[in-house]
Amino acid sequence: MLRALIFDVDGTLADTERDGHRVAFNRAFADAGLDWHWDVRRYGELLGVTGGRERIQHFMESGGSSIPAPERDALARTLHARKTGHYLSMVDEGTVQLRPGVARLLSEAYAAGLTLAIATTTSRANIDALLAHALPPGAMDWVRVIGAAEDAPRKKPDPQVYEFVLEKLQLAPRECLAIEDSAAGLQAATAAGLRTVVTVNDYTRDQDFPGALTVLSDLGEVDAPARVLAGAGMRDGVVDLAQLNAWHAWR
Ligand code: XBP
Ligand code: MG
Repeated sequence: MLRALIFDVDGTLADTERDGHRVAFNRAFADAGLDWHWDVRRYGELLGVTGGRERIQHFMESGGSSIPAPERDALARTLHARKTGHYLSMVDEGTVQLRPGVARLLSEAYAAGLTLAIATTTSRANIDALLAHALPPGAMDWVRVIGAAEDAPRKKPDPQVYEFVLEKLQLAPRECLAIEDSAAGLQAATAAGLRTVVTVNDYTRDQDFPGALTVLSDLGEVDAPARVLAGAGMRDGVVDLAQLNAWHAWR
């Protein structure tokens, strides 16, 4: 029986990367007087490294700057903290909106008594801000368990954050579905034993999603149905609880 939905955040709940995190990174670089700039394409490549601090560190290590090795760790931490500040301001200003179908599905699942959880690589403050600003008042309480960067130092594709969430939920993977947007996220969820629905975005649509239950354009709305890109088909282009239960029972 399907008891819980576990949502990824970046790219899944909201399209946060290109116009959110990327811009916040660039603002932090400018604040520090660095001439680094991550354009849309470059940032897409850098997304191969999950975790913002790890991404900055990787950028320095892969020749993106002339910062001496002993200074890189401290600089990555400082820049990342600054970047989080910028990102939070952007969420406050309403720059980041939920993807199609997300609020609808969260609300339907909560009303039907399903447990809702989050498993993400991003920092906890970012999730709290997103939920507070993008969901109706009080809806933050719908989410029973949140696993974030602070809870799982080994970032996706490592399954650690999903294992943390499953442990907190006291549920077996078979009783849950994960909703993800990326190959790394799918790998993490699969390695934790979860079956996964993938909704792609501009940064992830060309990735491979082996083992996903289904790969969709998005969760769909009645007036803007989702498209199935691979895997199990769907009835009417709207991912609702009936559709999730059908997929869950499917194999
Ligand atoms: C996506 C990530 C994060 C964000 C930036 O996580 O890899 O690193 O790009 O957020 P997910 P931070 O898809 O698992 O939500 O700077 O806070 O890491
Ligand atoms: Mg993601």
